[in-house]
Order: sequence, then structure tokens, then C-alpha cells
Amino acid sequence: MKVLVTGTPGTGKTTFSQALSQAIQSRDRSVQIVQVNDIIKSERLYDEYDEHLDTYIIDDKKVRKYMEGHFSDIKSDFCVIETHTVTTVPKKCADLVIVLTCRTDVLYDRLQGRRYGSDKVNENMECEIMRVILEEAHERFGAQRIQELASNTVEDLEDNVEAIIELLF
Ligand code: DAT
Repeated sequence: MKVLVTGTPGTGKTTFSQALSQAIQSRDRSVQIVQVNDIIKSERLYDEYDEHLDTYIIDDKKVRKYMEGHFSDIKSDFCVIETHTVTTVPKKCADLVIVLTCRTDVLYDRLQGRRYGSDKVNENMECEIMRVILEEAHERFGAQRIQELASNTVEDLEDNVEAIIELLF
């Protein structure tokens, strides 16, 4: 079972993916977290690095091709794929798509806390306000596979893990 966790940077993908993976393991099932960003960097699946926005310019097709091969090697019961670029994930690599969303005031504080430059903060704030990733996920994977979850508080995190565990087991 492959679970894609996506959302604007700062919405809580890493935090949620780790909590979900722990909950899966505590039910005696194996799980692997795949961080698409790490793969893009380690396998050099990008075209260039944009210094101004502190971001990699990605060749989606190249990443999807690599991901297809990568997934055929994964033997764990569950795979949690984490990325904010849904277009890098092949359609068959996500049975369930979780889109985390965040209140703008909460997200702003989290992004500021990362000491991002103002352009990068603004870009990500706009991405969240315009619901860009949610829309891309709908286009790519269809509404039936998508769960949109609010990710503002620790209570949200606990509720979200519980809700997804109920769906998966
Ligand atoms: P992402 O992986 O989407 O970039 P993250 O998991 O690194 O986001 O989280 C960004 C920050 O927000 C980090 O300091 C942890 C915190 N955080 C994440 N989810 C949260 C939640 N549901 N409630 C409170 N804080 C949260």
C-alpha cells in the first residue's frame, strides 16, 4: 500500500509521515518512508538550482521514471512517500493521497522559523492560499484517492494519524 503525503512546505509532511509510520510499525507492519526531495538530490534528478529561491528546478519526467524503478524494489507492507511536488509521483505509486493544509498564520510562523528568505516565504504562502497542491493532486490522482487534512495543531496531528490508520487497517 502506497501512501503519498503532500502539501505546501511547512504544512507538516515530515512530522505526519513519521508519526504515521510509527503507528503502522506499532501494528507490526513494515513501512518505508520515501523522501522524494532526498532522492532528487542524491540521484541528481534536477536540471538546475535556483539560488534566488533556494530551490531545485526539477525535471518531473526524469523523477517519475526513477520512482517507477525505485518502487518495484520496495518490499515493505506500506510505503509513505513524502513530497510537495505531486507531479514527480507516478500515478500508480499512490493508492492514497493525503494533502495536508495549514492556516496561513500558522504556516507563516513555521516558514519564518526556518529562516527562509522573504521570496521563498511568499512563494510558499501563495501556494497554500491558492491551494495549488490540492488542485494538482486532484488533477493527477482524482478526488477518490484524496484525503485533505488540516495540520495546524498537535491535536490535528494525532487525529489525522488515527483517521488514516482507520482507513488503512
Ligand atoms: P514539511 O515536511 O511539510 O515541510 P514539517 O513536518 O517539517 O513540514 O513541519 C514544519 C514545522 O511545523 C516543524 O517545526 C514541525 C511543526 N509541525 C508540523 N505539523 C504540526 C502540527 N500538526 N502541529 C503543530 N506543529 C506541527
